[in-house]
Amino acid sequence: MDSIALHDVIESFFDSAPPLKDAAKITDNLKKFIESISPVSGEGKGRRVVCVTSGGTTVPLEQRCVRYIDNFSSGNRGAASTEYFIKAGYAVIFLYRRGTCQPYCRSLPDDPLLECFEFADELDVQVRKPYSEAVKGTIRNHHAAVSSGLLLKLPFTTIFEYLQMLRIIAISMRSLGPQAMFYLAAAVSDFYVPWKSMAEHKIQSASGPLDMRLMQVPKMLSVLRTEWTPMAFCISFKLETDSKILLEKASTALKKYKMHSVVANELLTRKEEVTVVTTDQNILVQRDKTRVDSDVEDPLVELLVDKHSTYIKESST
Ligand code: PAZ
Repeated sequence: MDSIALHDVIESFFDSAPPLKDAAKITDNLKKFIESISPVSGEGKGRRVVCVTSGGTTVPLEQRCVRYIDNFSSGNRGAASTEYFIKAGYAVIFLYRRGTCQPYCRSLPDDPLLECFEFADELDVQVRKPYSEAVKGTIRNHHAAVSSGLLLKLPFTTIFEYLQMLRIIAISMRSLGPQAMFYLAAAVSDFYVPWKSMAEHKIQSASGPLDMRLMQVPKMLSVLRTEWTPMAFCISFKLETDSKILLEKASTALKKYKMHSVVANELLTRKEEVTVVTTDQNILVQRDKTRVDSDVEDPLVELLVDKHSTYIKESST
């Protein structure tokens, strides 16, 4: 598809998508967040900003949605990476799927309210002993990140919400030039049902087998690179279950979408290792296996922060 045709397909995707609720409020929050850390305000001059996307998008099958197709992602990659980016001095726009893993909460049980707390007496609730350090740490770190203006969390559910929000974020980050980074770890649907051809009400099982045509979601990575935020440093992710095709697919994505790096990972080993694919080399990044609580995101973010520094230096010469 040539670039004019792609442009038209993208515009028609946005024109036919259900309008994003709270678009004005999201834009305003982003403006305030970026102004508070960008050179315009003079404060925190030169701070880098990364948009971390996390979790999977859904594809609704009905407008009054009862059923949907989901994309696998727990959100652990995005949540862990957010913590390491903040530690490295970045401000983070965390675009995440509602209900998935959150930064600083990874050591808490799945249902923290029910499992971490107990009644101290009839009126008061207290943290249960085994969780007290984890809960204090979570509250302390999360509070520090949000109150120092380094973390803005924006939730999505559907593919329509995700892509509309990504576009708003990218356009808002344009003024940051090379200080901006995209770390696109979300698992984004490849196929969708266009809003206008979608059933309004719950699809009835009595009508027999379901025959439904899914359209291809237009690939937005190249417009993100060339139009929305042309100066940003862009990292995308490639997940495969077949190791034989993983690096080839990542390298194709690198060239096709003009990414600065593509992080290649396999479903079963994604928490142990990833390969950072760039134009001149493939770098294997592994979790520190001598520590039980180590994360692969720790060395991964360190490597990408380094590459971002080189990119900023090169952009200013
Ligand atoms: O969210 P998670 O930690 O369970 O998994 C992370 C991941 C595998 C979704 C991510 O690393 C990734 O590869 N995202 C892109 C998926 C894709 O190829 O569309």
